[in-house]
Amino acid sequence: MVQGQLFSLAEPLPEGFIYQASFLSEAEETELLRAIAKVSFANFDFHGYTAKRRSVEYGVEYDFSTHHTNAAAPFPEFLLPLRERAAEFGGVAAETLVEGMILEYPPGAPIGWHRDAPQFCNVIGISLLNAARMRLKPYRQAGKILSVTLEPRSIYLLRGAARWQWQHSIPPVEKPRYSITFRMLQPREDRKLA
Ligand SMILES: O=C(O)CCC(=O)C(=O)O
Repeated sequence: MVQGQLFSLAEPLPEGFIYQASFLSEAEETELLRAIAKVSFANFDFHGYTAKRRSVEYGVEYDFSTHHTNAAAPFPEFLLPLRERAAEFGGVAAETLVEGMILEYPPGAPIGWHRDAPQFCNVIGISLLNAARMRLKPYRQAGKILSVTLEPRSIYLLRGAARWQWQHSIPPVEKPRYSITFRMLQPREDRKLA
């Protein structure tokens, strides 16, 4: 496991960014991709613009037009063991990971600079099929852009400063990639401070 501030490469990563390569075996990745092939993805529409990536959300979903979270379809069976393992990695109980999202990035699809919705706190992400570069830059402050390669079968955790004081983005991917992210709900009293 690599903790942001202990990262030994040239660039340190923000506190609270924890990355582990080879979280999944190749066989586990193949199984997940097989299950994902049967999933119905939806286009992601935002202010009249349709993003190149597609998504599906389980448990709880965030509505970008109302900025509210709503109940979504239950987690499919194939995601439950992965949620258990992701929770173990994140040091939390599996049931606290109330939201599960699968993103499909065809070649050329990016995700722009953002911090995740304030309803959520810790975010755990698993990468499948091909690598992508995640960039991180301070949120509403000047600062250097950092970058980390998310290898296929790797996992990352965003919490603490990495979650709240930094934003992240993924430049257009060269090859198709999937990510599975799990999110915890932020306690209500803390949301006002976010
Ligand atoms: O694909 C990823 O790993 C990043 C996903 C992300 O940033 C998001 O869903 O907000």
